[in-house]
Amino acid sequence: MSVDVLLGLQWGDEGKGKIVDVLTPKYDVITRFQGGPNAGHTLEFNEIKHVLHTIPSGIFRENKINIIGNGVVIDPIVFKKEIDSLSKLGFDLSKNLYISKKAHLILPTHRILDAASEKKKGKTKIGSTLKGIGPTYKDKVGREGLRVGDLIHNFDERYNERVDNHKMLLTEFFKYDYKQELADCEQEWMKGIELIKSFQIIDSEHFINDLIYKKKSVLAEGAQGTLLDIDFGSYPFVTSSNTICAGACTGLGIAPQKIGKVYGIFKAYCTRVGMGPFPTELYDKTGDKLRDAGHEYGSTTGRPRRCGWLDLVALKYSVMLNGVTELIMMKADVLDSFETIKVCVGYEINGEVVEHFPFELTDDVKPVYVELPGWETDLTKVKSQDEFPEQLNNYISFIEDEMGIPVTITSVGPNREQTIHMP
Ligand code: 2SA
Ligand code: MG
Repeated sequence: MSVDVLLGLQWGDEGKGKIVDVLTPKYDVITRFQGGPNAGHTLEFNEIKHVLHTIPSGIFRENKINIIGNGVVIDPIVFKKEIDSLSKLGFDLSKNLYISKKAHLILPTHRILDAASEKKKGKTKIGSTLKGIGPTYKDKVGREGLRVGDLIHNFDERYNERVDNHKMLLTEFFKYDYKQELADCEQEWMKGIELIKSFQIIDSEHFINDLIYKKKSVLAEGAQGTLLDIDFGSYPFVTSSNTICAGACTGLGIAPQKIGKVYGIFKAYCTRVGMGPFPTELYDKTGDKLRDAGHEYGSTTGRPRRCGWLDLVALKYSVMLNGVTELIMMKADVLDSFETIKVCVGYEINGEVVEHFPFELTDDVKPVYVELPGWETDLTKVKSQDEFPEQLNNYISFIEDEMGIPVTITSVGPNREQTIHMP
């Protein structure tokens, strides 16, 4: 049995939560392998919207095993909030949620360091989600992190040692007054730690491989998007983990040959939050129209998202890096009222047109567009591909031809029924 991976192919917010929700019934095990509470996967359950930040999206279904893998960073405060709100709805997660001993903890001072670092950078800031992601992964790679498994031995000593280091950094390097902020959250953080301890803390790499051996089907749920990958994204305007398919191997402890299907999720257009290059960004009324029609405001931070046309140069790069086997196109309905739709098929850089994703996306990169006719039809009530307007089929075929792989699902609205499977 293999592990199927679901990934965002753009800058995050592709609608992964919705698709995980559609796919979970097919899987026994749902896992998260990277990122932390910088993710916000919105799921609808009993007509109420839920945003999950740390917990895998399988928890709304009975009898699913949910695993937070070693590649994830966990903020005990956010974790506790999530568990508390799920408990209120009657979900008891004590039996079907497992946490890797090797997952790293976001300390209260990591979050403060994130804020201090962004403040110090000023105009050159990353536009991070301020969840402490960067500083936590920095400590992980710097071999100074604190892991869930450390909660069992000499925890207080290890915690104090690391927090003291951070305090010194905040005071001496960042000249940042952290005292009140830390006082406000440290107690809550400790409560979160106690809660984490009440869950099943496991050697997740053994556990997962054992499940695979027992022929259980596993879905690995990516967070953020390929273009935010620490190695391949638009560095330094990226997140601090490997968001690509290979991240599922290191973030779960599974061998590459165990990877099965790779679902690549993209929006029918593009969005980005935070700073960093975005070649097809629209600064005009068309951009505003996309933002309004698509309700493009961040689920984690509420920030308005930058909007633009679909970028096939970037998408092709993402398909290559991840070995995508099936494409899933989200939010096609957002384009319903456009007479024509542009698609970027190349970048013009200093007078030369390139079709590959360059080392750096500078201001010199100008998108080269192909213009396709819009469908000007309400897609939200469409029930099957038979009802697709011809222009939408053409739009999809154009993408499939460019990418060399099929689009197997098109989403035409937020609800489960608005997910059109394409035979
Ligand atoms: P950080 O906080 O260090 O990871 O921020 C670094 C950059 O990464 C961007 N970033 C994101 N951009 C879009 N969506 C994100 N998360 C989604 C959400 C969830 C998802 O809905 O919140 O799609 O998985 C996300 N997380 C980080 C951030 O804006 C910075 O540019
Ligand atoms: Mg989101």
